[in-house]
Amino acid sequence: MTKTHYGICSICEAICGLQIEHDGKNIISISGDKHDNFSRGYICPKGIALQDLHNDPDRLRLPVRRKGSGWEEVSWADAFEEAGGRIAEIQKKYGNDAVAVYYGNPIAHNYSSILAFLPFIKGFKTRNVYSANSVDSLTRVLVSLLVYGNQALLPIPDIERTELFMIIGANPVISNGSVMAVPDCERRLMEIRERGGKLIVIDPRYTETAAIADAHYFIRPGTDALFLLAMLNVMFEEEIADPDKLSPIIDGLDRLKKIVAEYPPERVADTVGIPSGDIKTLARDFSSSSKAICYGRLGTSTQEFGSLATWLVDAVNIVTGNLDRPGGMMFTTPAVDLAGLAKLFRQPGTFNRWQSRVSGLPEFNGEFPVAALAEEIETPGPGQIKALVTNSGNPILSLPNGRRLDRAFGMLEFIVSIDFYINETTRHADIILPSTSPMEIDHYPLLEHMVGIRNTAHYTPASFPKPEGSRHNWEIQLDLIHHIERNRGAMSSGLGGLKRSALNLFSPQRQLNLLLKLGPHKLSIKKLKQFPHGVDLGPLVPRINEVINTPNRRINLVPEVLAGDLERLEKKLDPEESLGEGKFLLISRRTLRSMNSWLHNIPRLVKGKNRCTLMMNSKDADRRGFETGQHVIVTSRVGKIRAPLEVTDEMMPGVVSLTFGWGHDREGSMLSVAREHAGVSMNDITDEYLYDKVSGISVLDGIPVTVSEG
Ligand SMILES: Nc1nc2c(c(=O)[nH]1)N[C@H]1C(S)=C(S)[C@@H](COP(=O)(O)OP(=O)(O)OC[C@H]3O[C@@H](n4cnc5c(=O)[nH]c(N)nc54)[C@H](O)[C@@H]3O)O[C@H]1N2
Ligand SMILES: Nc1nc2c(c(=O)[nH]1)N[C@H]1C(S)=C(S)[C@@H](COP(=O)(O)OP(=O)(O)OC[C@H]3O[C@@H](n4cnc5c(=O)[nH]c(N)nc54)[C@H](O)[C@@H]3O)O[C@H]1N2
Ligand code: SF4
Ligand SMILES: [Mo]
Repeated sequence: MTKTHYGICSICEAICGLQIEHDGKNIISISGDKHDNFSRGYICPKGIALQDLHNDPDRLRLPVRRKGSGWEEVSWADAFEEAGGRIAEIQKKYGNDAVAVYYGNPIAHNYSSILAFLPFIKGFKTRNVYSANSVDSLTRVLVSLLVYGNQALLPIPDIERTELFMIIGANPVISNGSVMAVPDCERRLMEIRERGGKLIVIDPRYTETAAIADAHYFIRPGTDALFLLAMLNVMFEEEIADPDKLSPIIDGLDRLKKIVAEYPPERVADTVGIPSGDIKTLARDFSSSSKAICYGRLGTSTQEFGSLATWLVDAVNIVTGNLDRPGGMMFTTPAVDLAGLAKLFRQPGTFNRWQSRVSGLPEFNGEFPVAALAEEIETPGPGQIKALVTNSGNPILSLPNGRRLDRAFGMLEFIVSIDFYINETTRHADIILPSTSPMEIDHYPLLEHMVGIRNTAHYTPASFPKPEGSRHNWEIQLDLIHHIERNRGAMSSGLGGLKRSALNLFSPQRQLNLLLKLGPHKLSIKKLKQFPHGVDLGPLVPRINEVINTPNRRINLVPEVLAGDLERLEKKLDPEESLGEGKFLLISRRTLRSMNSWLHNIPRLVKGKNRCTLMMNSKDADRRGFETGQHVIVTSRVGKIRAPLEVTDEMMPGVVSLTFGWGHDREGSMLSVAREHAGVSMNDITDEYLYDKVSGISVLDGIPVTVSEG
């Protein structure tokens, strides 16, 4: 008999409601839940493919241990005992920092892993913690910490009420939003135009989002900070800046005015690639709108001036009074208010308390930027990394200079990976601990609700019971720490030392229930279960005075560490510093049927035309006699790759683009479908030593390369 279960897709931030038809054992089909009031029936191909992920024969169900050149299945008890024992032993021999931890993106979409995260990460007692944050949102959370006094206070576009949405360095039609949970995104963007509003896209590529916009401007990669300074210059020069009700709580307005006076549009236009007249028009349009949003994501974060650009995006919203205003950038009031808790417990985030051993990169929240990972493994001396734990991440394909990491991982004495695939990263592991599938665990989009374009709350029980003998990700996290602690012989310190059974008392589900009850909407799991399609808690409401967390409870418009980086930006304006003849700037590209590196083992997501191509403008291609379909060699400081060329006027001249997360032909990975559609890994040529100097976030957009026939 066919049964229906309503679920939530946990692949990306859009939290689409799912209608899952099944017979109690097997999934018959997955479609968008039409009754979900947030996602309104929208679903993308990745959500539909959750069925194939669930059924994928390559997905591990039991732990495996390396045996010769292959793998053997082992019991959980043996796997944990060996992993815990080896880690404890390595730490005893070399010190606690000899063990590094890297965790990846799927953690962010898994509430129970998040709630069991602190005891997990603290349990290793190491400073060598790394995550995908430093190839993604590090600049965003850093700017929030510096300007609003809390890394978790994230300005979210109120796109349902805005009149002007300026997107700079994001492609939400494909990504479905980032630091902006917005299902059915394309439709919602079109609705802005349907009600007479404007959508403007600023991007070195004419993206899928640009294609539905009123206007698109090419911008030279890495120059957004200059463009935004010039916008601000016009706003102050023409006295059209008006912070409105924010005026009484802004510190640094005059200082910003002085800074931007140095950047008239005429000075930056050539470097930026946008004519000064257009910059002026954009600044005037933005200022004259009573509900406008300036929103940036990866394109303004993972670049050479990621901290400056992210800061200046916020500055544009602040000086025009669009922060905390309906139709502008707003703060959410989620049912579990992690930002509020961070404030209450005085844990707003930390920055630069210590630096990495080799290159001196700053800590953020107890983590180092991934740019430091390879050198910390390779460089001898006290504190050298000797063992690694990966949790829901694929650094070999997702971090800059994956080839160097490949070699560095080969030097490690022990690796344990929490993952359900033997992929490019976990093939290096000694032990792999696989978690249940997304269909076998309950969902509450804890972080996604924090960044929702409306306040909503949605809880769904697991679609299927946990199979006999399997473990949830959060259970693996806690069990691993428990075994390390046991092997350390220390039953005294920290949560990890508690008996594993005691931790069940604080199970993530119980914690969630408590947090919901204590939260601003006084919900509970029981209440939420009555709403299988989610609860709408209304549009975002102004609340800056309540949530701001700087010591003087004012907006710190010009943080010192950011103002100090402007000098570095000056060199961008120096003609001597321009790219050499024949060089291109390489940027990254996302496609709808990929999720970073990890859904390429699903036939329906990889079939059809090869997406792993190098896009180049036709003028650049003609000059070199290149044509679509031929192969080219793309060379950077760190290496070269060979990729098929796609000639398209989507690209800004002088800029080329590659998809990332491919390159599935590495020896030893066991992804039978992905191997047939291997592609090449963009991160074989991204450069680990290109990073934003303030935050240490990696540059994934704007890498100097040459392109030759091959
Ligand atoms: N060149 C370039 N590189 C980039 C980017 C770019 O734009 N350009 N983007 C960056 C960004 S934004 C991000 S977030 C990172 C992502 O970097 P990562 O998070 O390191 O990489 P993913 O490809 O997301 O890999 C996710 C891994 O988690 C596993 N997994 C999936 N679900 C689960 C689960 O429930 N439990 C466990 N244990 N494992 C699971 C998958 O099998 C896979 O191995 O990549 C970054 N890399
Ligand atoms: N289908 C799909 N959806 C995803 C993902 C996926 O892999 N596939 N990944 C998810 C993850 S982990 C994340 S973090 C989000 C990211 O979400 P987004 O940030 O919306 O996605 P990107 O496609 O990386 O958008 C970055 C845009 O910046 C542009 N760009 C590059 N360099 C510059 C620059 O210097 N200046 C400006 N102004 N623009 C620049 C690029 O051309 C690109 O259009 O997407 C999420 N959603
Ligand atoms: S947009 Fe994101 S959340 Fe929605 S179905 Fe696709 S992958 Fe899942
Ligand atoms: Mo990401």
